[in-house]
Amino acid sequence: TLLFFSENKQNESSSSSVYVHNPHLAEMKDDVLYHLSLATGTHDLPAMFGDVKFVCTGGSAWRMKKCTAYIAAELGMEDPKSDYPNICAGTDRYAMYKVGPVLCVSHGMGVPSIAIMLHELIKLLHHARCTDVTIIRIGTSGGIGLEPGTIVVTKQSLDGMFQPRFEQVILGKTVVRNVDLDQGLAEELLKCSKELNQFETVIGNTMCTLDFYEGQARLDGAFCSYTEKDKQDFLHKAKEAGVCNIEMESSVFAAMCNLSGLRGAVVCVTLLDRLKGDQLSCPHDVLQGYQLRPQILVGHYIKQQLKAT
Ligand code: R2B
Ligand code: URA
Repeated sequence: TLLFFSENKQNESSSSSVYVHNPHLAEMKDDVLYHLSLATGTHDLPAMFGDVKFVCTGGSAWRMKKCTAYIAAELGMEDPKSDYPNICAGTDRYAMYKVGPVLCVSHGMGVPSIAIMLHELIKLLHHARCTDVTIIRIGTSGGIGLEPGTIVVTKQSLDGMFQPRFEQVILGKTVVRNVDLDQGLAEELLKCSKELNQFETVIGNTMCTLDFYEGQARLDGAFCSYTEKDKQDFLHKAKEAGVCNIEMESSVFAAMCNLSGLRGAVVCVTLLDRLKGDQLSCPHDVLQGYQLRPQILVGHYIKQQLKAT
């Protein structure tokens, strides 16, 4: 059975809160955000996070620390003495850094990993009484027919059958959730990229898979039961469905933005063209350079937004 949940919350007021939809939370004395190593009973979350307006999230902890330093410099908020302490130092599941109104959090690889982080982050922002928060995933992906190094800003996240949906089994039933992302935000990011004029950026659909190898039609995993032609046919079908890139978190990210009222965008650089290969074999420094691009774009966007207010 498929249930379509219309849980999406539209904000009626001018400043929008971060929504949780869970009556049980109000009855809990303390809330332990276990995987972030934070809790309402031990941390003053409004004092620590009340001013957060932007969240950047990406897979690797190291990249999120680099992103924090980059954004601090962009905003003229760098502290030469500070080493940006990891707020989640009590755990090695995720890493979190803050500079001014910008929070940078790592999410690990894949849907389950980012979903756990987002549950706890959304509760954190709710407990901290944050308003008008924008969250941007800055990540990597495999492109389809794009020059490596191109940035894709996601319009819709499609599943492995090219459907715009995120399915989750809850209490033995499949729940389907909406995966549209904020089109206004996507357009603003595209505009920022044009202003920067440092790399190509496109808006398009992103296919989100549960695996890097067979799930993404690679021929180089430990197991493979299809031919090069099967792979090419599949990737061309994806392209016809508007898929510009493939990654592993956008579906649940989009779904949880919709549920919580967070304004969200997915900004991923393509590390290779999947029509031409599977292995990430180009030089390390070239790949590293590509990975900086999403943070350059998002840094520019945040700077502009803060100037405007
Ligand atoms: C992009 O890169 C990772 C796999 O290499 C995965 O987290 C993703 O979405
Ligand atoms: N991340 C992915 O999920 N796929 C790729 O091909 C590259 C990065």
